[in-house]
Amino acid sequence: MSKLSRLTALSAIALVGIAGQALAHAHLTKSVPADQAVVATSPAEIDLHFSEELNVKFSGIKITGPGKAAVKAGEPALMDEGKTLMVPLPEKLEPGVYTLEWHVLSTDGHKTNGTYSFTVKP
Ligand SMILES: [Cu+2]
Repeated sequence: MSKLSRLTALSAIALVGIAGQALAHAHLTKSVPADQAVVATSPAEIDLHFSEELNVKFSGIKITGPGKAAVKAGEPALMDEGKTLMVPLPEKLEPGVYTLEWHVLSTDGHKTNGTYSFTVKP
């Protein structure tokens, strides 16, 4: 294979890879509470809506509250034909800023993750 055709082949593979990721990965499309939201009362649950169906066994969240304290979260469950991850919050959230880290595995076998924060108003 010439140097040029090898380069072309590599570029083609890279392009297919990028296109495949963009199409198939589970992207966070909506969350409740939303990113940067200020809520008046402690949410009873977290809802994360994704673009793809999820595998709940390998999906979850971690919430950190004021003073970097870990927030107790319940067992994640799927809703909305498997595209929404619902996590109950058994304990009331005190006022402050909360950081939510999520990680999901979509049924196509791809992992995605992200972080966002919301505030519980005093
Ligand atoms: Cu994917």
